[in-house]
Amino acid sequence: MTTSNTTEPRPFNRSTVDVPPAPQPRLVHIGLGAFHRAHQLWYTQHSEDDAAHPQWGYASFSGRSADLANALQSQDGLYTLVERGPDSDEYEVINGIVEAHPAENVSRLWELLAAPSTAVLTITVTEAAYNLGEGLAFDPEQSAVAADLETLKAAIDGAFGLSEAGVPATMAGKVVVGLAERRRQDAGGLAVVSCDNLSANDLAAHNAIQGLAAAVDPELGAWVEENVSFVATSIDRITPRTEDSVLADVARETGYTDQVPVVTEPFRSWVLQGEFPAGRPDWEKAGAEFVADIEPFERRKLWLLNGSHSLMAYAGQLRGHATVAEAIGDPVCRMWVEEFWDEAAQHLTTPGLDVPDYRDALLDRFSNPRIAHNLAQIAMDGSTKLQMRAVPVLKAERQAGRAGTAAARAIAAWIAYLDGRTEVSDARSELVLEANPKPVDERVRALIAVLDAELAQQEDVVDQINELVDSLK
Ligand code: CS2
Repeated sequence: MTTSNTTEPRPFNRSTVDVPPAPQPRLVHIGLGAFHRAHQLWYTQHSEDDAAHPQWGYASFSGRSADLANALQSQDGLYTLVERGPDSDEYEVINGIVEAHPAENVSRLWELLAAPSTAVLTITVTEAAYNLGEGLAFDPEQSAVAADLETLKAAIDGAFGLSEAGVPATMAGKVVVGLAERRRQDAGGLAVVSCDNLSANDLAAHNAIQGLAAAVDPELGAWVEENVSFVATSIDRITPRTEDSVLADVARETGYTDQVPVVTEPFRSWVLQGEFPAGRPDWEKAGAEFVADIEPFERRKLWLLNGSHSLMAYAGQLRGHATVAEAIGDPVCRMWVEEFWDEAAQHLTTPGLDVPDYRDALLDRFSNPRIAHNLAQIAMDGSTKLQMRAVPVLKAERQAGRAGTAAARAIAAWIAYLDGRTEVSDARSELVLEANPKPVDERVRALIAVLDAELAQQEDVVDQINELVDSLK
């Protein structure tokens, strides 16, 4: 008698799954996480001319935790992407990660950045990890930057090598070492593509990396300026943290035990502007758009999608909701979102932006009941996110002689949400916590100042936000 074993999931790696051969690592990524795997890897896989012989592989490095890199390594880089629509799921094995490394493996990062075969470095390290000052300026005073500067100068002065001087801790610090090595090996230019949700993310990456390189060694700074291109992008795909239940979904549907699948929405978009001196995948084949002026696209996404996300993250949680789908299903939150969109839309007038269609699509995306996008996840790093998502809309409205109440409400919701908190998930938590416990009237002003010094000086703005904070409690 034979028994069938078909319900037992099989191990998941290159010897058990039918996938094309692993491509060469010609792309490097810093910030290996769910978004990278749902977005850049999907675009790269779908841009190959010959799917059976892929040309563009990724060597991806964790930003912090080593767990994901180790799990991926044990699966030969393979993972399942689950596209979760409102009614059903699609499962796809992604083949493009050919090396997954924990952040500590800097020597491999430097080797790859110096290799002539490496054409592109993409980055997702979160908005705050660029460690820039006002106006996205390079800021050697920031403690993480100052520490890396010291490490790099000590190494470059030749007094002792990098290992004795310690390893730089910031993304920019690590990249600068790799670029110095690339220059030493005369390996030519490459493109740096920030895929973080920052306005002018090309400038942010440039100022963080080239600024540090120039501060360490002016000649290296000049080489970076000359050889490295910084590409601006607007990236979009809602990718919540993977819930444990997804592992069981994948095992049931595919028959494999993937330890690290990713769930994402069906929608995706990638707009880019800039040069690629060492080549790149044909991402447009997968639907990426290359444009001459990215700014209007960037604003549309940061204000309409991310701005309303942040508004819901704070106002929605105050109203007892846990996910985006719950918040947008609440008529009050929905009204605040629509009011915020009305204000933002006044400043999104470039032809071709199709704001009404974009808004309709957002309502569908936010309402997807099968995507559990936690508001608490979006609420993180509010002090940096609101600077790009709500402050510019409020300022533009005031400039036009209007109150900007809906944008001010997003800021007020953050302040109301922080009330009484002694811990906060924010890369600038020290600043936020210092401003937070002050007496009520000073607290509101102090927190506005964390976002924008100029707004905090305007009495009518402070009064307006104060009233909104009261009304949200
Ligand atoms: C979200 C974004 O967590 C957040 O701050 O607003 O991650 C958002 O889901 C993506 O930008 C969508 O493309």
